[in-house]
Amino acid sequence: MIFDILTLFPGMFAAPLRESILGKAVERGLIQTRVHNIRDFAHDKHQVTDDRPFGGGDGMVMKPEPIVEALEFLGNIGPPPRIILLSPQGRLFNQRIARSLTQASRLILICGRYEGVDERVAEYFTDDQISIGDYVLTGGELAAMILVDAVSRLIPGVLGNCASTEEESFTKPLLEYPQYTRPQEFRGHRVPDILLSGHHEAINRWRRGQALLRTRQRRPDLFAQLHATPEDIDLLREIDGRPTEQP
Ligand code: 9D3
Repeated sequence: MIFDILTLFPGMFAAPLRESILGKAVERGLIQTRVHNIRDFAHDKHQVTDDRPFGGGDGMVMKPEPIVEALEFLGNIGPPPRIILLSPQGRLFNQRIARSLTQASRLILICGRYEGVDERVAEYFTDDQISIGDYVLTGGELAAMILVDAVSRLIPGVLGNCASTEEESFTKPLLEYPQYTRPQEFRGHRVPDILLSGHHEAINRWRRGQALLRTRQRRPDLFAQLHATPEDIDLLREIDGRPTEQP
């Protein structure tokens, strides 16, 4: 997978792409990332990339020419890339979208700054607009990194161990059970006895119960999609005594 990233702040991408799993994936050639400075495609001496909005209003808007000329520079060699604008107006990113993006061999990610990019870029020069959530960022760069991270880990070989990609927690809408490691007691807080019991069936049942409980408590939206089985309902009643309303 090739990621071409268009940004006014290329330096923001260095560390995330150098460290840890993504760094390894780059090193091993499983992903290739190329970061391009939109400013390099500005025409004038001062390399201006923004301008005032037609119709008035606060802030500046990114000019279309440098972005579109950067896209043209990237060229049409090889299979057609998917061109994505990171935008607060985009569709909300999730695991299903991450999975679908792995089908492309090349993604071009456009990161906006200021109040956004000229709407003609969004409308006529991109295939997709993606938001990573309902909160306000200072630009599209961190959103692009999140997309690169989420998509890259789904590429075969990027994670050492295949079981963890198959057992994706968001394929089934259930939060994960709590995990513990040594020591058995830490600052007065003990690991739940059941996990030290060696009874694997009882441990699995406890974990299922904990996963259900925290999903119901923390993510009622996921719990509603879950189609809890009668055994799940029993398990929850056993843990907290509270009956679960069934839709
Ligand atoms: C004053 C109007 N602002 C809306 C509250 C406009 C605005 C424009 C551009 C606010 C933030 C940004 C920069 N954000 C992104 O480019 C962005 C983003 C985000 O802010 N949240 C979630 N996902 C994304 S993807 C790109």
